[in-house]
Amino acid sequence: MSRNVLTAVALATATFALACGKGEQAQPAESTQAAAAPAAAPATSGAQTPDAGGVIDTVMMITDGTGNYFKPKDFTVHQGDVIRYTLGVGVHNVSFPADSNKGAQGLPGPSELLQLPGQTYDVKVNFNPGTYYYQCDAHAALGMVGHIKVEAKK
Ligand SMILES: [Cu+2]
Repeated sequence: MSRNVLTAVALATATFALACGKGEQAQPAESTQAAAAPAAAPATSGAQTPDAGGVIDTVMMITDGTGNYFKPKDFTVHQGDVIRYTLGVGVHNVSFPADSNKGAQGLPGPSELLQLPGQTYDVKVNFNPGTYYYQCDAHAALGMVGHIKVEAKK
């Protein structure tokens, strides 16, 4: 008696091998602004209120693919207005260097660095009519500068 062991290899499995050839690796989200609240609050002006008939002029501070800039950068305000510098993207401040504003009086000192989107720095326009230069200290050399034309109260 012989036993024929038939080894039937019947592997007809139609395996649909979905080659998932993703060569990408998940990039960790860039978290440059993870840390919040600076310990001290240096030159925060706090919210200012325009005089009667005055307005709040909002100026955005932005970093994007085209660079670092104020928007608008050059604009006209009236005495009694409030200029509300508002952080959009990036880390910026506002500064009115004395050597670029010779003889000017009543200009605010440099602001703290704004780091949280939506953070604001208010400048009450209580200086004389004229044109004033301002900048972001960190990005002035990269063109983050502007001019404010102040006109007398309407
Ligand atoms: Cu800046």
